[in-house]
Amino acid sequence: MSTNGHLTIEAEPYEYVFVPSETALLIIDMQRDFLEPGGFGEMLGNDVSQLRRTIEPNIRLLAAWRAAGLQVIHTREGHRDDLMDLPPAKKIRGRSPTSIGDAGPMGRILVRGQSGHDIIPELYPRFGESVIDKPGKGAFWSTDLHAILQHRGIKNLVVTGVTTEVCVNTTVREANDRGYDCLVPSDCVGSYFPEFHEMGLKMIKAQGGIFGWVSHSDKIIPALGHH
Ligand code: C5J
Repeated sequence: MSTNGHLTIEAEPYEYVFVPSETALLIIDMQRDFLEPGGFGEMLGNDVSQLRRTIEPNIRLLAAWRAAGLQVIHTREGHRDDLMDLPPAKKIRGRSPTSIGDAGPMGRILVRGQSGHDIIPELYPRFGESVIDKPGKGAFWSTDLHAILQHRGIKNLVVTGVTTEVCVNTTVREANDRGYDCLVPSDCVGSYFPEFHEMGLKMIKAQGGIFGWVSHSDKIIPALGHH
C-alpha cells in the first residue's frame, strides 16, 4: 500500500511503514567463505545449504530494489592483510587448527582481497553500491556505515544476509540503538542452525518489535512496484 510516498508492508509484530528513498537494503556478509561448498564455513563442519537457500530470495529482492532505484549497501566480514585489526581473542576462539588469516580453501581465511572473503557472484555489488568492510559481527562497529547512512538521508534499513543470529542480529541491534527502523525478510536471512535462525527472528520482533520487524520478500517486492 502506498500513502503520501510511504509504503506499508505486512510484517510482525505489526505493519512496517517506510519512505523508499529514505530506506537502504543492507545485505550482510553474503561471502563465498560462508556460503560456498568447499569454503571456510563448510570446512568447519557447517551445512552450507542452510545459508544457500537465502540466495534466490536475495537475488529477487535485490533486483526489485535496484529496479526501483533505491540504495543498496553490502557488507563483508574480514580483516586487514597484516591482521593488525584482528583481536587476538577472535584469532584463537574455537581452538581450531585453522583460523582467520591462515591459508584456507579459497585463500587466506576472512582476509580482505582474498577470493573466499568476497561476495558471491550471484549478489555481486554494482557500481554505486557501497561495500562496508567490517572487522566485527556488527556492521556499525569500527566502520563508516553510520556516516554513510546519515549523509544519504537513510532512516530505515531492510537487512538481509547471514547469519541470522550473529551478524544480522548484531547489526539490527546496533542500528536500532542508532535510531534506524529495521525490517528483516525471514526468507532472505539464514543460519547454519535452523533453531538459531528461528529464535534470532523471534528476538527481533518480540515485545512489540524490540529491535525491529520481520516480514518476507514476497510482501516487500510487490510493494516496490507501487513506488
Ligand atoms: C556472520 C559469523 N556473518 N557467523 N559471521 O554471521 O561469524
